[in-house]
Amino acid sequence: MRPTQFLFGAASLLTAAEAACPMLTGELNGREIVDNPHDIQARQSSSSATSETEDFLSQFYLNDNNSFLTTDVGGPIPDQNSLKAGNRGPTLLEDFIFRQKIQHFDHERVPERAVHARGAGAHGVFTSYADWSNITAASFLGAAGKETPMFVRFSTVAGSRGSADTARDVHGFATRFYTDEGNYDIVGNNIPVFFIQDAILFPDLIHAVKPNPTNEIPQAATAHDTAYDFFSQQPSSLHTLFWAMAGHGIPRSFRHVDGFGVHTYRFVTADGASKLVKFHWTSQQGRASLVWEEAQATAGKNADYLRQDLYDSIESGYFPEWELGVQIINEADQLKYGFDLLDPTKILPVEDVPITPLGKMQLNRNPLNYFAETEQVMFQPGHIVRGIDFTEDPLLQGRIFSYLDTQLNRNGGPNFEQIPINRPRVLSIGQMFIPLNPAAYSPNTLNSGSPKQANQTQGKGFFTDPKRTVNGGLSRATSPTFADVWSQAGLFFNSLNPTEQQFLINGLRFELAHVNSDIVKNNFIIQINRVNNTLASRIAEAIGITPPHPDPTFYHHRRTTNVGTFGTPLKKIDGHSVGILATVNDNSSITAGQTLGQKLAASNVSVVVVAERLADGVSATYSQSDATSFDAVIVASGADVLFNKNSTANTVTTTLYPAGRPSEILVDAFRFGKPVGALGSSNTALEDVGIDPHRSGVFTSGTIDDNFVNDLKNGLLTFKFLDRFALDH
Ligand code: HDE
Repeated sequence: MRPTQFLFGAASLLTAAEAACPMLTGELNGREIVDNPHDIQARQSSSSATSETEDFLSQFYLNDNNSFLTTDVGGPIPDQNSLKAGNRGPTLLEDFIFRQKIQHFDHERVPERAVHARGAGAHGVFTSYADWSNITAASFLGAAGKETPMFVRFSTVAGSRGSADTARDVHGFATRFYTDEGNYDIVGNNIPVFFIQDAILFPDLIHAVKPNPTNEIPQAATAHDTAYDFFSQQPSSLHTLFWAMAGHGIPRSFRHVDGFGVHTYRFVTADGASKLVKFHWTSQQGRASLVWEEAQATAGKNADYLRQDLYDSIESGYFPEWELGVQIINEADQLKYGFDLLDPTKILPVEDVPITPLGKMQLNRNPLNYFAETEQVMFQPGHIVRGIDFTEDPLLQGRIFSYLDTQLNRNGGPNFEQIPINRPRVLSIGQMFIPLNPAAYSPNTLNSGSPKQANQTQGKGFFTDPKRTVNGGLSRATSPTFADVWSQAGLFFNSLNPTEQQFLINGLRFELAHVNSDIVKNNFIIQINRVNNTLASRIAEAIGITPPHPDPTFYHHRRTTNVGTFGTPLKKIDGHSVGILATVNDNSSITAGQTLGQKLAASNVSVVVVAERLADGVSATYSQSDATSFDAVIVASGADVLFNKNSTANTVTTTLYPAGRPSEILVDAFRFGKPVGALGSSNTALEDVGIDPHRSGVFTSGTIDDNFVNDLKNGLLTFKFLDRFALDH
C-alpha cells in the first residue's frame, strides 16, 4: 500500500479545499467522474448498523493503520526530529517538514459556531410511512418504506464548545436528509417557539445571553443582567424562556427531546398546490428532563453527560427513534387561529390542528471522527429540496442568509459543501473536479446545452411555490398581527402541571436572583405580570420586589396539551441504568446486583454494582459514583451497614470513599425524583437516611422477585416522582 496522502494521518487536518478532492468514481447523472486519485480504503464502522449513509460516506474513510508519515505532497519522511545545525540546534528554516507540520497544527481548527457551539451528532435513516405526493413533491416522502440516509446534530445554544452539556438552554435539533434529489435540512430546536420575531434582532439576543462582555462571565447561563435586560425589553422572548425554565432546557438526554421546525414552511405538490406545514419530531423514547439541582450536579460530575448518552446508546444498539409529523394548514388560514402563523413565537395547539405522522427517523451509527463529521457538518435552512418552500416568516428569511454566511466565515470559502459530511449523494456542481465541458455557462449550445436548466418537467428542478404572492408598501415595522406576545406564554403556563409551574418559578427565581440591576428586575416583573399576576407575584416576592397589581389585558384560562416534560411516563427505558449499592464484605450483595442485571437485561437496562473497591462483580466504586450516574438506586441486602451513621463501616477512616457517600447517593437519588429501593435487611438503610418506604417510587422487597422487577421497571418509566418536589403555593 502507498503511504497516505496526509502528513499527520488525521482527516481532521484537511482544509475545506483539501477535503473536497474528487473521490467519487463511475458515472452520475450523465457526468463522468474521475477515478479516485488517492489510495484510500474503506474502514469498518465501529457499530453494528450499516446504512446507506455509511455506504456513500465510506468512500471518504481513511485507513491509516499501515502507513508512513509523509510530507503534504506524499513523500515518506524518516523521523520526528526537526532538522538542526548540529546536535543542539538551532532548527533550520530549511526544514519544510517541520514547517508543514506546525503550519497544519496552527491552522487545524475552524472557529467554533457562533451559537450551538457544543453538540453531538449521529447518522441514521429516515423511512417514509407512505407516498405523500398528494401534499409534497419531496422525493424522500414519495413512497411507503422509502429510506433516506440522515445526519443529525444536537446542541446547546449559548455555551462555548467546552461548556457543560447540562447547562440550562434551548437545544438544537438539526437534521439533514441526504435525499436522492439533494440535501434537505430541517434546522430546528427542542422548543417549538423562538425568542424573537425578526432576524435583525438575533445579534442582540445572542450578545445579551452570551457572557458579559466585560469579564466573560457567566459561561453558558442566562442568569445575568444582560439576558434579563433583553428579555424584559423584548417580551416576545417570554414564551421561549418559559419552555426552557419549565424543564425543556435540561433534558435527560438528546434521545428524550422532541424537535420542532419552529417556523411555518410550505409543502408544494408537483402540480403546484401548496399547504402550510409545521414540523414536529416526536421522540419515541418519550420526553424526559432533569431537575435543576441534578443538572447542576451533573455539570460537575460529567460535563459530557448528553453526548455520552447518545454515543453509548448507539454503540449498545439502542437506536433512538423519532417520528416526523406535520401540522397541515390551508394557505387561506394563516390568521385563523388567533395569531399569525408567520410568527415564530407561537405554537399551533394540537387541538386546533393535529399532527399527521409522515415517517420515522432512527439514529443507528456514531460518527467515526468528531471533527470531520460533527464539527464540520454545516446545516442551512437554505438547503431545500423540490416540494418544500419557505414562508415569509421574517425570522426564517434572515436565517436563510445567516447560515451560509457564517460557514463562509468558519471555513474560509464556499467549498465547505464539498467536505464529505456536507456533500450531497447526488452530483452537484462543485469545484473539485476537472471539468471537461468547454462551455462553463448556461444556456449554451457548445456542450449540448449541458449543464441544463432543470425545471418541473425536465430534470425535477426544485422550485418556489408558483402560487406564492407578496405585496405591500415597504416598511420597517412589526406586523400588527405579531403584537400579542403574552397570551401564549400564558397558555403554556396554564397547561403545565403544578410541579412544572413550580420548576418554572424556581428557575426564574434562581436566574433573577443573579441579576444585580433593580431596574432590570422590575422591568421583567412588569412583563410577566402581563402573562399572569400570581406567577409575577410569586417571583417578585422571592427577589425583594413588591408584588404587582394585576395587568389583565392578556390574562385568560385557556390550556393546551402535550407541552410539558414531567408527569408523562416514558415510552422506553433502553439505555437506562440502575445503581446497586453493595459491599465487598457481603458477597450476596454483589450477586444480587448480577441477578437484577439479568432480569433487567431484556428491557435493555443496565445494572451497575457499586462497592467500596473494585472486585469481581463490582463495576464502580463509591468514590467515583453519585446519584447523577443512575436512573434508579437500590440498596442491596447486606449493605445496610454502610448507611448507619453510627457504624464504623461508614466512616472515612475505615472505608475507601468519602465519608457518607453511600447515603448521599441514596438521598440525592430520592431528592432528584428517581426510583429508589432496598432489598432484604437493607430496609433499614431507608430509615437511616430518612426516606419513608411508603412514598411513591420507593420499592422494597425481601428478594428480587418478579413483582419487585416490574415495580422497578414501572418506576423507571415514571422517571420522576413529582410528589418529592415541594410546592410553595
Ligand atoms: Fe440558528 N444559527 N439562527 N436558529 N441554529 C446557527 O449557524 C441564526 C434559530 C439552529 O448543529 C448558526 O452553522 C439566526 C432558530 C441550530 O450545526 C448561525 C437566527 C432555530 C443550529 C445561526 C437563528 C435555530 C443553529 C451558528 C435568527 C430553530 C446549530 C453556526 C433569525 C428553528 C446547527 C451555524 C448545527 C446555528 C443563525 C435562529 C436553530 C449563526 C440569524 C429559530 C439547531 O448561522
